Amino acid sequence: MVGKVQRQAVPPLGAAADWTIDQAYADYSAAEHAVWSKLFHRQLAMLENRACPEFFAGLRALELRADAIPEFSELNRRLEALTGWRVVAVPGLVPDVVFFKHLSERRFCAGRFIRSPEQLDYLEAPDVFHDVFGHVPMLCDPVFADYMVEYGKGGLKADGRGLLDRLARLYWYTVEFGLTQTEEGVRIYGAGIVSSAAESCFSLESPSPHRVGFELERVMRTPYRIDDFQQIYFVIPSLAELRRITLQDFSGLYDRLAQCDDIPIAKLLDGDLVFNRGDSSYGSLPKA
Ligand code: HBI
Ligand code: FE
Repeated sequence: MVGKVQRQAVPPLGAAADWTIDQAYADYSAAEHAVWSKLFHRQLAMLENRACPEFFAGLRALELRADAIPEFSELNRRLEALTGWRVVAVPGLVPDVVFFKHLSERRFCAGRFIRSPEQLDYLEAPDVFHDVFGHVPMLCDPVFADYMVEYGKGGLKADGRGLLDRLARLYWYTVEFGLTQTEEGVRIYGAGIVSSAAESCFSLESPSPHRVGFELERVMRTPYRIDDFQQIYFVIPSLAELRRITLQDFSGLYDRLAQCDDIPIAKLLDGDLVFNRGDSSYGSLPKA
């Protein structure tokens, strides 16, 4: 495909060829640990009866501390024993292919830095709280852990074929902003939601956004927004179903998608399994 210029990104100074850096744990300040602690307590209170059982099981298994940013080497001892995954520190966003390669080899890239106390709710790049508190508990679940590996492999295959935007939507609407059915009702598993106080409430309880059943092709045709709460959330029946649905070769799917237009973000389709027909009553986040 011609058109989009592929920037030849190189790792920043001090990072390894695979973009990883040392966590330099001793360099975190007391103020930085305090930010972790504040966010941790706030989210734990928020997530009761909202996050899925697998998330809580992961949190318990990792024995994440409330009072300090986790040390990756210690975290990895528990995580590796559970699912073979490891957390590696990176300076910030890394190129897609680098990210996919790590995923395909069971390494999750986590930001080393933590947001400032003045900006507890605003993030330009994923920080250690979003990445570790949000993502790593789910990586303790064997089914989800496998899904993430397959996603990484799929990303490597899709690279260079102009398909990454479609695949990124799958990541966005599952790994970051996914909801799942449970025996207790609809619950959160997406890291972008579990690490956000406001969205953990909004995603489940606001009448504004659509909540519809997950359908792979439909998800890949739906754009997303990065600057505000989502206007649509997709609900999977279970993690096992998500893995089953995505464990197919995507070639046929990509061929079909090439013939299809995007679906406007706020539009419901006739075939949608509707959990909530959004009323769009929510305006937008107040500008910072
Ligand atoms: N880099 N550090 C970091 N974290 C991400 O979540 C991330 C990334 N680079 C690319 C990327 N995500 C995308 O490929 C996915 O959102 C699909
Ligand atoms: Fe994330």
